[in-house]
Amino acid sequence: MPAELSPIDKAKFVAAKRATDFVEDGMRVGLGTGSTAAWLVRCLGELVRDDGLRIIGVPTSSRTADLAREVGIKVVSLDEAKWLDVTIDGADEYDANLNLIKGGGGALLQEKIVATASDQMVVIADISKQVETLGAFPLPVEVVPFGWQTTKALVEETLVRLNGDTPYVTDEGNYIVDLHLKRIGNPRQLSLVLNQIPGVVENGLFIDICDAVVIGYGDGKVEV
Ligand code: ABF
Repeated sequence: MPAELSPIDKAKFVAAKRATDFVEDGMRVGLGTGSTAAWLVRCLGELVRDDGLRIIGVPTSSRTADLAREVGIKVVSLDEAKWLDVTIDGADEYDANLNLIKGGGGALLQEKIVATASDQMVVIADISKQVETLGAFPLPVEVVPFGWQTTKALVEETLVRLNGDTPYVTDEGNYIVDLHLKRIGNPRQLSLVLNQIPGVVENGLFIDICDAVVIGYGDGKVEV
């Protein structure tokens, strides 16, 4: 373990390290985005370099692609890999049903496409991401730039006021607007409603996609 880690970084690191157990030689691996996923990419890079692990990585953002190449992981596109054995990624919230809010890092579209194209999706998270009910974390919604203010108004009419007039621009050149709901009573229904609004590309609710959560604690404990 790297020396001098804060408790939160230690929690992220131990979760990422433990999740490398899900990766076997020859696998095609979806590589998530965010600070916890960055630990995973570094841990996998070490296994490639020191233990001769052979894997093909499909990154979920340009940031992750850069880091994966830097640590010596062979990177291909999802189209080249076609299907993945496992995807390992962080999350902003997870509940007891393993439903998630993701996309606070701005990469939800690629993250959802890659996770859905995987036999198995494993979330790595520190314990602070565990919630009883999803929704305290603002739900990211990705919209196309064309008419985005109108799309935002439509989402607001359907749901609730959105914050922010200068949206985050994704790798695809789309915009992210955040939905402050506090509590999402029916995540499945909300996800369906959101994705039916013209201009909405995808939302950060991951329903029935995650198979396991590896949880890290500040004292270095880890559980699956
Ligand atoms: C990505 O990174 C996201 O879907 C999520 O928004 C974020 C979690 O970031 P971190 O690991 O830095 O808390 O996985």
